[in-house]
Amino acid sequence: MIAGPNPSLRERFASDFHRPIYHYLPPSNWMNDPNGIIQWQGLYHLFYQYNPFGAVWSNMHWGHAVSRDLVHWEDWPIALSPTPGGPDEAGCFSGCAIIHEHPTLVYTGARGIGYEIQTQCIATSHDNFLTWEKYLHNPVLSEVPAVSGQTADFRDPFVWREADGWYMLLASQIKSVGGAVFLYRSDNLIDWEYLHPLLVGDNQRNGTVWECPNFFPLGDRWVLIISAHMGSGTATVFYFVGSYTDHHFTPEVEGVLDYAQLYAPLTTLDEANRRLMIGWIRETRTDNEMRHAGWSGAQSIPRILALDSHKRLLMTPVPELDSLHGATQQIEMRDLNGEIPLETRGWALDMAGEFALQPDGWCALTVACAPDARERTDILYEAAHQRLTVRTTTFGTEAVVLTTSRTVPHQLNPDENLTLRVLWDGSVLEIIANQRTSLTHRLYPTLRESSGVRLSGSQSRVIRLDIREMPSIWQ
Ligand code: DQQ
Repeated sequence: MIAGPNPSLRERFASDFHRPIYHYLPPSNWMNDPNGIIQWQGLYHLFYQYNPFGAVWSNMHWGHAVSRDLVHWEDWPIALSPTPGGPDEAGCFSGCAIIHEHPTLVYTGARGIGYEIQTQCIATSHDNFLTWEKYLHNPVLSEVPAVSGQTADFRDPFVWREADGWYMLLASQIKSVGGAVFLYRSDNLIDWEYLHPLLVGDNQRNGTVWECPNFFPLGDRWVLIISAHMGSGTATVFYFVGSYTDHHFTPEVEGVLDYAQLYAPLTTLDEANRRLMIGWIRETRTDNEMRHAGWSGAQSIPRILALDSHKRLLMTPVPELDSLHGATQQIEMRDLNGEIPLETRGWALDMAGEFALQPDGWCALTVACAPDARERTDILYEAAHQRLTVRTTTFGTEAVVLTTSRTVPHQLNPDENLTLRVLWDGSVLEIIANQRTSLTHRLYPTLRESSGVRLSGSQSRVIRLDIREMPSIWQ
């Protein structure tokens, strides 16, 4: 067994104000996708793509953390490491966890110089998730369906149980057409029968290659979530809501699950029957900056998924997070005409607000604001354009001012107020508008004093805004 990451390493980062304190991340080094999330006998298990040797993507292992409350986490030993000469010798890529006689991980083993040989493997635990034994005859599935027209993208198994057996989705592509997910069936997790593509996308609209699928019932519908390569190196998470009959999926609604830095989300049904989702919050730093920092990547706060009456996906951070709330500043029923400085300061806040806007109104919450406001991040809603913007202004070298900005559509119904949930934690900013528009952002201000919070607007009114201080989950 490889020892878990050394928890005392966390202390080394105490003065790094970019490092989140209430989001999960390992003590040091690189983390990407969440893997194998499952609740078992009360305990939540979160595995994750992990490089134990550095703060950039390489050497994919499965890290492992556990929690009783989805808020506080304990680091457990590494669950999976590449086996030299084995089907996962170049990396243990993403996958899921299920219970089949014993706790079982289903994951992609990668081989080849460009990780171009991707086969599906399993591992089981006989000591309640602590150590993992790889199946002697891995891989259990290696042949890419011919319809794919390629063999290098075939990964990220997502497995679920139906009345007549186990079903699995694998993410891939159909060359020159678009991303695809292939459906399989098995009685024993070892022999898999290929059925058909569950859904094929469109190169132009929703990505060339799909990764990290999820497929599950929600309300009276089924939801497919995929993470997509968008050609130019960007990546977006999409969802499809529809019906599932005779193992065929007919999407009725398609949406964007997150517009920016949240990627490769994974869901699970917990013991309280909640469909929970955690996503990897990617960095926007360069490899050198990450190496210098010594860490990279965070997991989102777990969100509960639901559907609204238009079959749009709703996302709500788990209420367990409220147990962390510290001192609160509350603002109620105030017209916005210009700027209101707020007493609370960063770097870790949970903000929840409701705003009423006139047709030409706007309102903005500003975080990480320097005393002179030259370095800041604005979250802006403009009613006339029905759009949400996040914009960071920061100092580059030689006092050059840099701006990164992203604007996304956010349509309000005529009788609907704007609600904003903003989880600010160091360089992480999770923004969710009306539970359905998710815009996850990263910010790396240069000054520790850039910790102010402001509220501004015009032709708009704060119905209520709660700003709560958040402590570290590691104390
Ligand atoms: N990350 C994993 C792959 C997956 C990708 C490798 C998505 O299994 O497709 O680290 O971020």
